[in-house]
Amino acid sequence: MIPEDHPRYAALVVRERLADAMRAGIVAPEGLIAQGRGEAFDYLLGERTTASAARAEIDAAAMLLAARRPVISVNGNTAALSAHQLADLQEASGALVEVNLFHRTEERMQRITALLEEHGVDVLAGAPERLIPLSHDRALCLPEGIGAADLVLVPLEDGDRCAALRQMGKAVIAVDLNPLSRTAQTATLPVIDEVRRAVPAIAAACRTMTPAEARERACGVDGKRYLREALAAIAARLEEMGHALE
Ligand code: PTJ
Repeated sequence: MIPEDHPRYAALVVRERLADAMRAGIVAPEGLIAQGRGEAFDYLLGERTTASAARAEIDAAAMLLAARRPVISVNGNTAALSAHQLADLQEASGALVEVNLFHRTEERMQRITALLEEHGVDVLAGAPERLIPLSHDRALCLPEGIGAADLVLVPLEDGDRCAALRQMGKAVIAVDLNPLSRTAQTATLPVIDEVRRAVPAIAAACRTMTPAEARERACGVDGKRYLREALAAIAARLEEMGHALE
């Protein structure tokens, strides 16, 4: 039982949720380590959506709306943290949702699919094929899903698949708190924000844009700028905290 007056109450509740999801076979044990790394970067960013990330979230909405066949790729951590928010993003963006795992087992695929469906997500089904140029099981995807996508949204990803998707000519939106990660560095658009803040913000932005506005905004996306701005935000915050100790 986490005491509500604990200064880190909100973060501890999320940890407990992920640990429960790990015991339920949704999150991989490695996913808890990934969450810890994310938390560390969220600390450095001030545990809030920066103005730069808020702009990236509007760009993400524009790219999703302008895409011919956008697909949201969901892993264990994203399902455990954001299943309820993904249903809304799917509705707002019209994107397909596919489960794609790094630590892939049939059992986890089924449990994650069931969890998403419980929350109203329409999950793509079918026979996976090794279509992504990778040596591990993340190469597996659905021909009519990620295989046919022109844009893939990858919340909380490990880096090599993002690079492989780019190599295949697909645009990639990554949601990753770590601006130094290979995923953030290779994505077309890195959204440097916590997934539970980013997903509803992208959904809300989808609802405020016309198709013409989306197409225009999607043309001007500059991913590198968001990396630079996130690093600058971290540097400024560290400097400020250092001064506060003087
Ligand atoms: O469910 P599976 O089998 O597909 O495995 C999923 C994990 C997350 C274990 C796998 O993709 C992995 O190992 O990822 P990495 O390489 O640890 O990368 C995860 C990235 O997400 C790191 O850069 C973290 O900083 C970032 N991250 C972690 N938690 C969050 C986050 N970004 C946004 N929101 C978070 N809550």
